Amino acid sequence: MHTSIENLLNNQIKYEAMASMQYLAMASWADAEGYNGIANFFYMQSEEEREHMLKLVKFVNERGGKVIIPQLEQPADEFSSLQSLFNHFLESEMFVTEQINGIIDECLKLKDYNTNNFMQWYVTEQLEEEATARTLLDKLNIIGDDNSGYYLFDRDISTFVQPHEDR
Ligand code: OFO
Repeated sequence: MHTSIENLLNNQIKYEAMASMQYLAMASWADAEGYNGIANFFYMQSEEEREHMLKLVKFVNERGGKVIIPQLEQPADEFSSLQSLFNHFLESEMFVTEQINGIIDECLKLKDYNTNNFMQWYVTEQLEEEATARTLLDKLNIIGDDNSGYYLFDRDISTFVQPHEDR
């Protein structure tokens, strides 16, 4: 495996781990605020990000690269509103998408078609996750600052999200 691809994949392991911890902190915040539906949503997202990280760890090992399990910064754990919480979610996903696109660019430059092929799963995944984050933010923007709207959003959040088939 080319060193620059190995480095980028190790960075990606870190970003997936960061997303997993960030969503865990968001789940815990929502739990403490009494939003159980939102808490469950982020507990599940956190698990998914951990799986994305693991998939990369296994891939780098299979390809004979050296995996570096990263040290992480403490995630944000205070949010001023549900809008701010979900805005954070969208920004985090957009950041990850950008990094994945960077890996694809490098794969194509170095003709590493195997890693490119592997990373296509992440491209699709990001598309879905960004769409989910945008849908949820749109709904919150419609609700504005109506508490009964938040109650319904929390109750119904699982029905707003498309189930994933390939996990
Ligand atoms: Fe790892 O799927 Fe989004 O971030």
